[in-house]
Amino acid sequence: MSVAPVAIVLGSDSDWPEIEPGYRMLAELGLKAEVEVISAHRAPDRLREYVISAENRGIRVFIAAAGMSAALPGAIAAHTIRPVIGIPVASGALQGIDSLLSMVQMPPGVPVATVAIGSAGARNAAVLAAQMLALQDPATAEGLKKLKRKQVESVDKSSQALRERLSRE
Ligand code: RP5
Repeated sequence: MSVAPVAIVLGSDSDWPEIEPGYRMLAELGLKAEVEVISAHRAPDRLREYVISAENRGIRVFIAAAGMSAALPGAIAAHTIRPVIGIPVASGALQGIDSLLSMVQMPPGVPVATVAIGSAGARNAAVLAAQMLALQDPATAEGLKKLKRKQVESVDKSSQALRERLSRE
């Protein structure tokens, strides 16, 4: 794939610290992503232009992260037939509950695949995007299998470490 297959769109650059682990996870899975900051409320026309041009350039999955009244993933989904994954960000007084509900409560016909609030959600958004791309991309499927093996190894290691700690008591 020559162009990055994934676009990560942030409502604000202040969202980046929570979203960066997802960007790193995509890289671990061998996937490039372009990153843009475009607020659905503060720059609505810019967002529409970006989504149309990104789809034309070959972006296959959009990941959108925003906090507070988070219209961003829904507004992207309104302009594209590509899948959109929404990450609620824990900003503002309600710490992401508001953005979670904004993203998950989309009207029928315009879905946003909404993941958990914050960095755990960002990592899962990356894995979910990879799973979508892996349907047609064997290299990405291989990256996902490797991740599964790594997770099993990590669980085995923690289990062994806990057993050893307990056996020393
Ligand atoms: C949302 O408002 C952004 O996604 C961010 O989570 C929140 C605050 O934005 P800033 O005021 O930090 O730019 O639109």
